[in-house]
Amino acid sequence: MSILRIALQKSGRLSESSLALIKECGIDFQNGTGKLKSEASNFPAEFLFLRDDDIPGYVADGVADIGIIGENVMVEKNQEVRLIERLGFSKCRLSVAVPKGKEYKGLQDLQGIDIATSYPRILSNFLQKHQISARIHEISGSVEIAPSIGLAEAICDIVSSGSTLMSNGLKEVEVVFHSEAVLIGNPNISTEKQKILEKLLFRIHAVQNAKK
Ligand code: PRT
Ligand code: ZN
Repeated sequence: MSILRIALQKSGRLSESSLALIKECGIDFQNGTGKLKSEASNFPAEFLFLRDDDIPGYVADGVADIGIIGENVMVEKNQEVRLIERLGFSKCRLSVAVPKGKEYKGLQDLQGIDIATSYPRILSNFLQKHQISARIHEISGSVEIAPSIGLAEAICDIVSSGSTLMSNGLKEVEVVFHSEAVLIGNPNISTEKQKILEKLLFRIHAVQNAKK
């Protein structure tokens, strides 16, 4: 008997809604604190709880068959996974921001400057598309303090309400990418697992339709 291995974020901005979706699909499992793995009691699935950044790699390698992550992470990691479905939660955008007092007239103002980000691939694709060359500094966290410590003149980071930018004296000037939670999958799963996935998708669609 095959079981579908589903990777979910262990704790963070995707976890609660991901777990809620699974629950709404009528799938029960034990989710004790600190548990890294859990088998469903009434559906042929097993859950792995991971850092979101690791999920695309695990799905590409086939350690997990499917997973839920932000589309921003899916694109940035550039692993061989397929986008099965956009899920409509954890919506946010990846934007360029500059210090509030800095004059900004358009993309040309980014030419030749230093930009700090945790999303070098998405940013560099965006800049290339607009024929802007800037120096990208990859940092893994607290990106919004980069301008005030003199590391960069601009940043490119995830924005939701915009209050983090504001409280760091920054203003949003360009939206680079729109993101929401997505279901990704290994492109080569077995026919048996594909059947389980279809059952799961059927339930996900029912949950989504009920919310419309
Ligand atoms: O520990 P792990 O590595 O698993 O988690 P993480 O810390 O890397 O990610 P997490 O949980 O913060 O975010 C997971 C995903 O949620 C992201 O990849 C996005 O797809 C999505 N998401 C939605 C967000 C936000 N909204 C968001 N607001 N991710 C991050 N933020 C940050 C943003 O960078 C800012 O610093 O939250 C801060 C507040 O945002 P404002 O604009 O509302 O102030
Ligand atoms: Zn992460």
